[in-house]
Amino acid sequence: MGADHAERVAHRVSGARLVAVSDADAARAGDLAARFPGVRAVTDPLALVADDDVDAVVVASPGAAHEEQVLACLEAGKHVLCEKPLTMDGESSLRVVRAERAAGRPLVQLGFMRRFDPEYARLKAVLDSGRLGRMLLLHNTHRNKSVPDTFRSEMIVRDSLVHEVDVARFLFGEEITEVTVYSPAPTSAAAEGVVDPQVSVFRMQGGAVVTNEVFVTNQVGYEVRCEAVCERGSAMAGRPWADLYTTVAADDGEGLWGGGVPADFLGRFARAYDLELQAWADASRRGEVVGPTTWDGYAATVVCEAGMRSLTTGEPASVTLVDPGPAS
Ligand code: ISE
Repeated sequence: MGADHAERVAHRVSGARLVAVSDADAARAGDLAARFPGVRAVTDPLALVADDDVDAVVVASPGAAHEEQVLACLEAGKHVLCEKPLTMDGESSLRVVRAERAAGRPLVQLGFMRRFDPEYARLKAVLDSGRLGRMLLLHNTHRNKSVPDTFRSEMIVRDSLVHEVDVARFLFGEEITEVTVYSPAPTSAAAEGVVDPQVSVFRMQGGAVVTNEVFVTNQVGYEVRCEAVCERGSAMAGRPWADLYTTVAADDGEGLWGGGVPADFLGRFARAYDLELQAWADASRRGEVVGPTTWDGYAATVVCEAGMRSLTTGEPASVTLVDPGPAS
Protein backbone atom coordinates (compact mmCIF):
# COMPACT_ATOMS: atom_id res chain seq x y z
CA MET A 1 0.00 0.00 0.00
CA GLY A 2 2.84 2.36 0.89
CA ALA A 3 4.54 1.76 -2.47
CA ASP A 4 1.23 2.36 -4.25
CA HIS A 5 0.73 5.65 -2.41
CA ALA A 6 4.34 6.69 -3.11
CA GLU A 7 3.78 6.09 -6.82
CA ARG A 8 0.55 8.09 -6.67
CA VAL A 9 2.12 11.07 -4.87
CA ALA A 10 5.06 11.05 -7.28
CA HIS A 11 3.09 10.79 -10.50
CA ARG A 12 -0.61 11.47 -10.11
CA VAL A 13 -1.28 13.94 -7.29
CA SER A 14 -0.98 17.54 -8.36
CA GLY A 15 0.49 20.07 -5.97
CA ALA A 16 2.46 17.41 -4.07
CA ARG A 17 6.04 16.17 -4.38
CA LEU A 18 7.42 12.90 -3.05
CA VAL A 19 10.46 13.74 -0.90
CA ALA A 20 11.32 10.62 1.12
CA VAL A 21 10.13 7.10 1.92
CA SER A 22 10.71 4.93 4.97
CA ASP A 23 10.26 1.23 5.69
CA ALA A 24 11.30 -1.03 8.57
CA ASP A 25 13.04 -3.04 5.86
CA ALA A 26 15.80 -0.64 4.71
CA ALA A 27 16.43 -2.53 1.46
CA ARG A 28 12.77 -2.27 0.53
CA ALA A 29 12.76 1.47 1.22
CA GLY A 30 15.94 1.81 -0.87
CA ASP A 31 14.41 -0.08 -3.81
CA LEU A 32 11.28 2.05 -3.66
CA ALA A 33 13.19 5.34 -3.43
CA ALA A 34 15.36 4.30 -6.38
CA ARG A 35 12.26 4.35 -8.60
CA PHE A 36 11.93 8.11 -8.10
CA PRO A 37 14.86 10.41 -8.95
CA GLY A 38 15.87 12.60 -6.00
CA VAL A 39 13.72 10.75 -3.44
CA ARG A 40 15.52 9.71 -0.25
CA ALA A 41 15.14 6.48 1.73
CA VAL A 42 15.08 7.16 5.47
CA THR A 43 15.52 4.31 7.92
CA ASP A 44 13.87 5.86 10.96
CA PRO A 45 10.23 6.83 10.25
CA LEU A 46 10.31 9.36 13.09
CA ALA A 47 13.30 11.07 11.43
CA LEU A 48 11.24 11.27 8.24
CA VAL A 49 8.39 12.91 10.17
CA ALA A 50 10.80 15.41 11.76
CA ASP A 51 12.56 16.23 8.47
CA ASP A 52 12.14 19.95 7.60
CA ASP A 53 11.65 19.09 3.91
CA VAL A 54 8.58 17.03 4.79
CA ASP A 55 5.31 18.97 5.02
CA ALA A 56 2.89 16.05 5.20
CA VAL A 57 3.09 12.30 5.77
CA VAL A 58 1.26 9.19 4.52
CA VAL A 59 1.33 6.47 7.19
CA ALA A 60 0.92 3.07 5.51
CA SER A 61 2.93 1.02 7.99
CA PRO A 62 1.40 -1.98 9.83
CA GLY A 63 -1.38 -0.94 12.24
CA ALA A 64 0.76 -1.58 15.32
CA ALA A 65 3.12 1.24 14.28
CA HIS A 66 0.40 3.82 13.64
CA GLU A 67 -0.03 5.32 17.09
CA GLU A 68 3.60 6.33 17.53
CA GLN A 69 3.93 7.63 13.97
CA VAL A 70 0.67 9.61 13.95
CA LEU A 71 1.45 11.10 17.37
CA ALA A 72 4.84 12.17 16.01
CA CYS A 73 3.10 13.92 13.09
CA LEU A 74 0.75 15.69 15.50
CA GLU A 75 3.70 16.74 17.66
CA ALA A 76 5.43 18.15 14.58
CA GLY A 77 2.20 19.87 13.43
CA LYS A 78 2.22 17.96 10.12
CA HIS A 79 -0.76 16.79 8.11
CA VAL A 80 -1.09 13.03 7.93
CA LEU A 81 -3.07 10.52 5.91
CA CYS A 82 -3.21 7.39 8.08
CA GLU A 83 -4.21 4.07 6.57
CA LYS A 84 -6.80 2.02 8.44
CA PRO A 85 -6.95 0.84 11.18
CA LEU A 86 -6.13 4.03 13.11
CA THR A 87 -4.54 1.91 15.86
CA MET A 88 -4.92 -1.59 17.27
CA ASP A 89 -7.39 -0.87 20.08
CA GLY A 90 -9.91 1.66 21.27
CA GLU A 91 -7.76 3.07 24.07
CA SER A 92 -4.85 3.94 21.82
CA SER A 93 -7.20 5.34 19.14
CA LEU A 94 -8.76 7.57 21.78
CA ARG A 95 -5.26 8.80 22.73
CA VAL A 96 -4.77 9.87 19.11
CA VAL A 97 -8.16 11.63 19.00
CA ARG A 98 -7.27 13.49 22.19
CA ALA A 99 -3.75 14.36 21.02
CA GLU A 100 -5.18 15.86 17.84
CA ARG A 101 -7.67 17.92 19.86
CA ALA A 102 -4.85 19.06 22.12
CA ALA A 103 -2.86 20.11 19.04
CA GLY A 104 -5.64 22.64 18.47
CA ARG A 105 -6.44 21.89 14.82
CA PRO A 106 -7.39 18.85 12.76
CA LEU A 107 -4.41 17.27 11.03
CA VAL A 108 -5.37 13.63 10.40
CA GLN A 109 -7.34 12.09 7.54
CA LEU A 110 -8.16 8.37 7.87
CA GLY A 111 -7.59 6.09 4.88
CA PHE A 112 -11.16 4.90 4.42
CA MET A 113 -10.89 5.25 0.65
CA ARG A 114 -14.32 3.91 -0.20
CA ARG A 115 -15.78 7.29 0.77
CA PHE A 116 -13.91 8.69 -2.27
CA ASP A 117 -14.98 5.95 -4.67
CA PRO A 118 -17.28 7.61 -7.24
CA GLU A 119 -19.96 4.92 -6.85
CA TYR A 120 -20.00 5.04 -3.05
CA ALA A 121 -20.04 8.84 -3.19
CA ARG A 122 -23.05 8.73 -5.54
CA LEU A 123 -24.79 6.21 -3.30
CA LYS A 124 -24.29 8.57 -0.36
CA ALA A 125 -25.65 11.50 -2.40
CA VAL A 126 -28.75 9.51 -3.47
CA LEU A 127 -29.43 8.45 0.14
CA ASP A 128 -28.95 12.00 1.44
CA SER A 129 -31.28 13.39 -1.23
CA GLY A 130 -34.16 11.56 0.47
CA ARG A 131 -35.47 10.31 -2.90
CA LEU A 132 -35.50 6.70 -1.71
CA GLY A 133 -36.89 7.48 1.73
CA ARG A 134 -35.37 6.25 4.96
CA MET A 135 -32.69 3.54 4.74
CA LEU A 136 -33.82 0.33 6.44
CA LEU A 137 -31.12 -2.17 5.57
CA LEU A 138 -27.62 -2.24 4.13
CA HIS A 139 -26.10 -5.41 2.65
CA ASN A 140 -22.34 -5.52 2.13
CA THR A 141 -20.30 -8.11 0.25
CA HIS A 142 -16.50 -7.98 0.54
CA ARG A 143 -14.45 -10.72 -1.11
CA ASN A 144 -10.72 -11.00 -1.66
CA LYS A 145 -9.08 -13.55 -3.93
CA SER A 146 -6.57 -14.66 -1.32
CA VAL A 147 -4.60 -13.50 1.70
CA PRO A 148 -1.32 -14.66 3.24
CA ASP A 149 -1.52 -17.48 5.82
CA THR A 150 -0.59 -14.92 8.46
CA PHE A 151 -3.99 -13.23 7.90
CA ARG A 152 -5.90 -14.72 10.85
CA SER A 153 -9.62 -14.60 11.73
CA GLU A 154 -9.23 -11.43 13.84
CA MET A 155 -7.58 -9.66 10.90
CA ILE A 156 -10.65 -10.38 8.77
CA VAL A 157 -12.47 -8.22 11.33
CA ARG A 158 -9.80 -5.59 11.98
CA ASP A 159 -8.37 -5.16 8.47
CA SER A 160 -11.23 -6.14 6.16
CA LEU A 161 -14.59 -5.72 7.94
CA VAL A 162 -13.33 -2.35 9.18
CA HIS A 163 -14.25 -0.99 5.72
CA GLU A 164 -17.88 -2.10 6.11
CA VAL A 165 -17.88 -0.53 9.58
CA ASP A 166 -16.89 2.78 8.05
CA VAL A 167 -19.29 2.43 5.10
CA ALA A 168 -22.22 1.76 7.46
CA ARG A 169 -21.37 4.75 9.69
CA PHE A 170 -20.79 6.95 6.62
CA LEU A 171 -23.97 6.04 4.76
CA PHE A 172 -26.27 6.08 7.80
CA GLY A 173 -24.55 9.04 9.46
CA GLU A 174 -24.95 7.31 12.83
CA GLU A 175 -23.03 5.03 15.13
CA ILE A 176 -23.10 1.23 15.31
CA THR A 177 -24.33 0.04 18.70
CA GLU A 178 -23.96 -3.75 18.46
CA VAL A 179 -22.05 -6.30 16.38
CA THR A 180 -22.56 -10.03 15.95
CA VAL A 181 -20.07 -12.13 14.00
CA TYR A 182 -21.16 -15.57 12.76
CA SER A 183 -18.69 -18.27 11.81
CA PRO A 184 -19.95 -20.47 8.97
CA ALA A 185 -18.02 -23.66 8.19
CA PRO A 186 -14.82 -22.34 6.58
CA THR A 187 -13.78 -22.82 2.99
CA SER A 188 -11.19 -25.55 2.46
CA ALA A 189 -8.99 -22.79 0.96
CA ALA A 190 -8.70 -21.00 4.33
CA ALA A 191 -5.50 -21.39 6.34
CA GLU A 192 -5.67 -23.86 9.25
CA GLY A 193 -7.85 -22.47 12.04
CA VAL A 194 -9.02 -19.39 10.12
CA VAL A 195 -12.74 -18.60 10.08
CA ASP A 196 -13.41 -17.57 6.47
CA PRO A 197 -15.99 -16.55 5.28
CA GLN A 198 -17.49 -14.54 8.13
CA VAL A 199 -20.99 -13.11 8.26
CA SER A 200 -21.71 -10.24 10.59
CA VAL A 201 -24.62 -8.07 11.58
CA PHE A 202 -24.46 -4.46 12.82
CA ARG A 203 -27.28 -2.78 14.64
CA MET A 204 -27.35 0.98 14.02
CA GLN A 205 -28.25 3.63 16.57
CA GLY A 206 -31.57 4.30 14.80
CA GLY A 207 -32.49 0.59 14.78
CA ALA A 208 -31.54 -0.28 11.18
CA VAL A 209 -29.63 -3.49 10.49
CA VAL A 210 -26.53 -4.05 8.30
CA THR A 211 -25.48 -7.47 7.03
CA ASN A 212 -21.91 -8.19 5.92
CA GLU A 213 -20.24 -11.08 4.17
CA VAL A 214 -16.45 -10.94 4.31
CA PHE A 215 -14.72 -13.75 2.44
CA VAL A 216 -10.98 -13.26 1.95
CA THR A 217 -10.10 -16.53 0.18
CA ASN A 218 -12.75 -16.61 -2.55
CA GLN A 219 -10.19 -17.77 -5.17
CA VAL A 220 -11.76 -15.55 -7.86
CA GLY A 221 -10.90 -11.90 -7.35
CA TYR A 222 -11.89 -8.70 -5.58
CA GLU A 223 -15.65 -8.23 -5.26
CA VAL A 224 -17.01 -5.39 -3.16
CA ARG A 225 -20.69 -4.50 -3.30
CA CYS A 226 -23.06 -2.56 -1.14
CA GLU A 227 -26.86 -2.40 -1.46
CA ALA A 228 -28.98 0.04 0.49
CA VAL A 229 -32.63 -0.93 0.93
CA CYS A 230 -34.89 2.03 1.63
CA GLU A 231 -38.59 2.68 2.11
CA ARG A 232 -39.12 3.67 -1.52
CA GLY A 233 -36.38 1.91 -3.42
CA SER A 234 -32.88 0.51 -3.28
CA ALA A 235 -29.47 1.45 -4.65
CA MET A 236 -26.31 -0.55 -5.14
CA ALA A 237 -22.64 0.35 -5.46
CA GLY A 238 -20.16 -2.09 -6.95
CA ARG A 239 -22.41 -4.01 -9.35
CA PRO A 240 -20.06 -6.34 -11.19
CA TRP A 241 -21.17 -4.91 -14.52
CA ALA A 242 -20.95 -1.27 -13.43
CA ASP A 243 -17.74 -0.53 -15.31
CA LEU A 244 -18.24 -2.31 -18.57
CA TYR A 245 -21.20 -4.39 -19.67
CA THR A 246 -20.13 -6.69 -22.48
CA THR A 247 -22.01 -9.25 -24.51
CA VAL A 248 -20.40 -11.97 -26.60
CA ALA A 249 -21.69 -14.52 -29.07
CA ALA A 250 -21.32 -18.11 -27.86
CA ASP A 251 -20.71 -21.21 -29.96
CA ASP A 252 -24.12 -22.73 -29.19
CA GLY A 253 -25.91 -19.68 -30.59
CA GLU A 254 -26.86 -18.24 -27.18
CA GLY A 255 -25.49 -14.80 -26.32
CA LEU A 256 -23.37 -14.44 -23.19
CA TRP A 257 -22.67 -11.42 -21.08
CA GLY A 258 -19.53 -11.12 -19.05
CA GLY A 259 -16.68 -9.07 -17.77
CA GLY A 260 -13.62 -9.31 -15.59
CA VAL A 261 -13.26 -9.32 -11.83
CA PRO A 262 -10.40 -7.11 -10.59
CA ALA A 263 -7.65 -9.08 -8.86
CA ASP A 264 -7.38 -6.86 -5.81
CA PHE A 265 -8.28 -3.61 -4.09
CA LEU A 266 -5.44 -1.69 -5.73
CA GLY A 267 -7.22 -2.17 -9.05
CA ARG A 268 -10.83 -1.91 -7.91
CA PHE A 269 -10.27 1.21 -5.84
CA ALA A 270 -7.50 2.87 -7.90
CA ARG A 271 -9.73 5.85 -8.70
CA ALA A 272 -10.84 6.12 -5.06
CA TYR A 273 -7.19 6.21 -3.93
CA ASP A 274 -6.38 8.87 -6.54
CA LEU A 275 -9.27 11.06 -5.38
CA GLU A 276 -8.48 10.38 -1.72
CA LEU A 277 -4.84 11.46 -2.03
CA GLN A 278 -5.66 14.47 -4.18
CA ALA A 279 -8.29 15.63 -1.69
CA TRP A 280 -5.80 15.11 1.15
CA ALA A 281 -3.02 17.04 -0.60
CA ASP A 282 -5.34 19.92 -1.52
CA ALA A 283 -6.81 20.12 1.99
CA SER A 284 -3.36 19.91 3.61
CA ARG A 285 -2.16 22.84 1.50
CA ARG A 286 -5.14 24.83 2.73
CA GLY A 287 -4.40 23.72 6.32
CA GLU A 288 -7.64 21.72 6.49
CA VAL A 289 -8.75 18.10 6.79
CA VAL A 290 -11.44 16.55 4.58
CA GLY A 291 -12.97 13.08 4.65
CA PRO A 292 -12.81 10.58 7.50
CA THR A 293 -11.39 11.86 10.79
CA THR A 294 -9.66 10.43 13.85
CA TRP A 295 -13.13 10.11 15.41
CA ASP A 296 -14.13 7.86 12.49
CA GLY A 297 -10.93 5.88 13.03
CA TYR A 298 -11.60 5.58 16.76
CA ALA A 299 -15.24 4.52 16.29
CA ALA A 300 -14.25 1.92 13.69
CA THR A 301 -11.57 0.50 16.01
CA VAL A 302 -14.05 0.15 18.88
CA VAL A 303 -16.63 -1.55 16.63
CA CYS A 304 -13.94 -3.97 15.41
CA GLU A 305 -12.92 -4.73 18.99
CA ALA A 306 -16.54 -5.64 19.69
CA GLY A 307 -16.50 -7.71 16.48
CA MET A 308 -13.44 -9.62 17.69
CA ARG A 309 -15.18 -10.35 21.00
CA SER A 310 -18.23 -11.62 19.15
CA LEU A 311 -16.01 -13.72 16.87
CA THR A 312 -14.84 -15.68 19.93
CA THR A 313 -18.19 -15.94 21.76
CA GLY A 314 -20.66 -16.02 18.86
CA GLU A 315 -22.79 -13.64 20.94
CA PRO A 316 -23.77 -10.05 20.11
CA ALA A 317 -21.21 -7.57 21.49
CA SER A 318 -22.18 -4.01 22.34
CA VAL A 319 -20.22 -0.94 21.29
CA THR A 320 -19.49 1.85 23.75
CA LEU A 321 -17.81 5.02 22.53
CA VAL A 322 -16.18 7.39 25.00
CA ASP A 323 -16.48 11.15 24.64
CA PRO A 324 -12.93 12.40 24.04
CA GLY A 325 -13.68 15.72 25.70
CA PRO A 326 -13.56 19.24 24.28
CA ALA A 327 -10.98 20.42 21.76
CA SER A 328 -8.41 22.68 23.39
C1 ISE B 1 -6.77 -4.76 3.05
O1 ISE B 1 -5.96 -4.30 4.10
C2 ISE B 1 -7.67 -3.66 2.61
O2 ISE B 1 -7.74 -2.61 3.14
C3 ISE B 1 -8.59 -4.05 1.52
O3 ISE B 1 -9.40 -3.00 1.10
C4 ISE B 1 -9.44 -5.21 1.99
O4 ISE B 1 -10.27 -5.63 0.95
C5 ISE B 1 -8.58 -6.36 2.44
O5 ISE B 1 -9.42 -7.39 2.91
C6 ISE B 1 -7.61 -5.92 3.53
O6 ISE B 1 -6.77 -6.98 3.86
